[in-house]
Amino acid sequence: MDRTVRTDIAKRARELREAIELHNYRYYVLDAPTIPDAEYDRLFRELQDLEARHPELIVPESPAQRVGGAPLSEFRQVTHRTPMLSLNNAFEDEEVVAFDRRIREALGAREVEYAVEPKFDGVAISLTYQNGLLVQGATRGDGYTGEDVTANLKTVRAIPLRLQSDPPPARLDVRGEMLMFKRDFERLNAEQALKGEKLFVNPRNAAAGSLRQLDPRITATRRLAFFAYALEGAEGLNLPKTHSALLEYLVTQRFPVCVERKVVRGVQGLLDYYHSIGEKRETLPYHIDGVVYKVNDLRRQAQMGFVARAPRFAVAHKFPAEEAMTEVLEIDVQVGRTGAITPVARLKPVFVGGVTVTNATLHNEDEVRRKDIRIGDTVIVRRAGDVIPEVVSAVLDRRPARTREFIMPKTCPVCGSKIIRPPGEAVARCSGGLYCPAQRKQAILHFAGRRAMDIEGLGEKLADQLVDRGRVETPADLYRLDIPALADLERMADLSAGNLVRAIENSKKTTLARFIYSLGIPNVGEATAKELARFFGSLDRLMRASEKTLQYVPDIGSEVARSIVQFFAERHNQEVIGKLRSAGVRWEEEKRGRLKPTTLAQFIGWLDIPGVGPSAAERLAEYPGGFKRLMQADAQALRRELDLSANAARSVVDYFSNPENRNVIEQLMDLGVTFTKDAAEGEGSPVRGKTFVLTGTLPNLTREAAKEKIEAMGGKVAGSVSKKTDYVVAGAEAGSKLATAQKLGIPILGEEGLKELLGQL
Ligand code: D41
Repeated sequence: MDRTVRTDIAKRARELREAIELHNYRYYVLDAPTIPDAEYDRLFRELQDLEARHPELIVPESPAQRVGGAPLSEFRQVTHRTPMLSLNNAFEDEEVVAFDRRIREALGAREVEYAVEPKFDGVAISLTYQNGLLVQGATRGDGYTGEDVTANLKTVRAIPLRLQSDPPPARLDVRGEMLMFKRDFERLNAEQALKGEKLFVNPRNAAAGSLRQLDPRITATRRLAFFAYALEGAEGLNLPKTHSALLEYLVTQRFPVCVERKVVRGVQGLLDYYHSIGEKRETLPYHIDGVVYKVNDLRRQAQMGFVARAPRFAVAHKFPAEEAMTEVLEIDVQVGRTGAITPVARLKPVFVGGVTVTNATLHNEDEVRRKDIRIGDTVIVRRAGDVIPEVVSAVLDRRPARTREFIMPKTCPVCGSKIIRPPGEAVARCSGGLYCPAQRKQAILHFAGRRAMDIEGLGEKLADQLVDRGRVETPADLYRLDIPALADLERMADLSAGNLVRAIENSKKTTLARFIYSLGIPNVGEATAKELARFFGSLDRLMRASEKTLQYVPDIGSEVARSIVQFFAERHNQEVIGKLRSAGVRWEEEKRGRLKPTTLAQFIGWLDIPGVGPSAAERLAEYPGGFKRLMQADAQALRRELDLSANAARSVVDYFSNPENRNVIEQLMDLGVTFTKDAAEGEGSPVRGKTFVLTGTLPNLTREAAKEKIEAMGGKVAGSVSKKTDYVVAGAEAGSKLATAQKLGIPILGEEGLKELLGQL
C-alpha cells in the first residue's frame, strides 16, 4: 500500500478514536450527548472496520478495544501501591462536632475548610494510569490487596482509557466508587426476570456482581457508573494544594466527579451539607448512604496522620438506618455455625433500605420477651447498610386480639438433638455439634467464605447438596472432591465442576490468619484471627497455647481464650486440622509482630498471683538477680530480700512451682516477651528504644529539630522504613517511605502525634 494512503488511514483511525472518546465523555460522563446515537454508531463501526482491516493500527486505549479478550478463569491478586484506606463513621451530630474539634486542635486552626461529597453506596476501586494510559483496575479487597478486574473496568464507558494532559504523568492511581444507577438497576432486574435469571438485591450488589464477572463481555452489557474521589501515588505531576482542586484536575482528565461536591467551612458547614444532601437523597439517580467530609488542605491532611487503617482527616457521616412497618407471620428458629439457635421473624414482605425484607432477626429468646414480639404483631423492622435486618419493636396499638407467643423449641428443627441453654447465658444451642447438618453446612460455608479460604463458587445451595448427599462432612473433605463427585449435583455443569475443583485447589495456598479464621472457632472473628497469627506466628504454637498465654494477646479476654483452648482440645477439630494439612493446605509462617513492651512489675502484675497486688508486684520486680532467680526463690529468701508477708511469699512460691504457670511463662518467653528490671526505664518515655523514620515536611519542626527531640528522649532515627521501624513521622509530600510504612502497618504520626508521644503537647 502506498505510504500516503497508509498515513491517511492511521490519521483517520486517530480522528475516529478521539471523536468517539469525546462523544463517550459527553454521553456517559456529562450526560449531554451532542450527536444522535445513529451517528455515534456509524463512527464506532467505521473504527471497528478500520481496526479489523488494519490490526497494526490497534492501540490498547482504543475505544473499540474496550471489550476484548477471553473469559478469565480467575482474577489475579494485586497489591495496591498505596493502600486503600477505609473511612471512620459518624452517626450523630455530636460525633461530627468531635471530629471537627479534633481537627481544629491538631491543626491549631479556628475554623477548618472541608471538601464534602456524597458517600456512594458502591464498590471502591483503584485505577492505575502509567504514562497516561489505563494499565490496571483493581477492587479494594482488604485495602492492601485486591483483585485485578482491568478487563471488566475497561468496558465501563465513563472510565477514561487515557488521560488528557500532555505530557502525561508517569504514574497515577485514581480511586473511586463503581456503582449502578437506580434506573439501570431496575432495567437489569427486569431483563434478568425475563431471562428467568436471578434478581439482584440492590444496585450495589448488582454493581459488585457485574464487576466480578469472569467474562468481560457480560460486564460490558451492564450499565456501570463510576465516580472518582481520590488520587494517590502520583509521579510526574504537580499536585494541587487542596482536595477540591484535585477533583477539578480529575474533571479536566475527563473523570466523572460528583456534581454534588462542595467546599464548606466549619462544623455548621458540614451539618448544613448533610441535611441538604439528605433532603435530595431520594431524587438522586444513585444510592448514597451518607456524606463524606475531608480536610480540604492536602498539607494539613498529611499532618493529621492515620488511626489504624483510616485517615484522621476524613469521616463518613452516615444516614440513619431505614425503618419500615410490617407484620410477623411466624417466628421460626435458625441454627447457626456454632449451634446457636436464633429466632427469626418471617415477615410480610416489606421494602426497606433498598431491599425487600422477608426475614428479620430477633437475636435470642430474651430479646423476644423483652420486646414482647408476638406472631401476628405489626412490627418496625430496621435495616442498616449490609447488616441483617432486625425487628426493633412491636406496634402495640395495632396488636390484634389474637396473637401467639414464641416458644423456644426443645429440640433442633434440623437434627433433632436437644436444645440447651446453659444457666446465665443468653444463647440457646443445638447440642448436635457437627452431627447437625445445619452446623456442618454453616461450617463449610464459613470455611469457603471470601475472607476465609476464599473458595469461589461454593455457595449455600452447593453446601446444602454436598452435606445432604454425604459427600462432605468436614471442610477437609472438600479437598477430596473431584469432577465426577460434583458433576451430578443440581445446577452443576462440567465446566463449573471444573472451576470449583480448581478454586478448591487454589485455596490451598493461604495465610495463617485466614486459616485460623476459616476454622470457625467460636468468638474468633477476622480481626482476632489476624492478631493470633501475628502473635503466635505458627499454628502449632497457637494450638499449644494455654488460656492464660492467650490472654496476653491484645484484645483477647478470658472468654475468647477459653473458646480457643476448647476448640483445639477437641479431638475432632485436631483431626480436621491434620487432614487439611495432609491435603496440602499451607501458608507461610507469619511475620511475628512485636509484643507490647512491659516492665517486669507490670508483667508480674499481669500474672495475677494470688495475694500479690500492684505494690507487691513492684517489690517482686526488684528481686536481686532478676526474674529467673525470682522464679526459683524460696519463701524465706523472698521474705528476707523483699520484706514480703509470710502469706504473700508462700503464694509466690506456690505460683511459680505450679507447672501450669511455669508453662505460661515459658510460652511467653518463647514468644519473645521481654521486660526491663528497672521500671523507670520502660515507663519513662514511650519514645525510649523506639526507631523512628522521618519523611516529608513537617509544618513547624525541621527534620533536624525533630531528630534531636526524638534522640533526647532516648529514641533512634533511621533513614529507611523496615519491619524494625516503630513509627513513621510523615509530613507534606511524604513519598515512598509513607507508602512502605502503610504497607507494613507501621503507625504513622503527624507532627502533632509526634509531639504527643514526646509529651510536649
Ligand atoms: O463515596 C464514597 N464511598 C467514598 C469513599 C468517598 N466519597 N470518599 C472516600 N475517600 C476515601 C479516602 C479519604 C480514604 C481516600 C471513600 C473512601 N476513602 C473509601 N471507600 C471505601 C473505603 C474507603
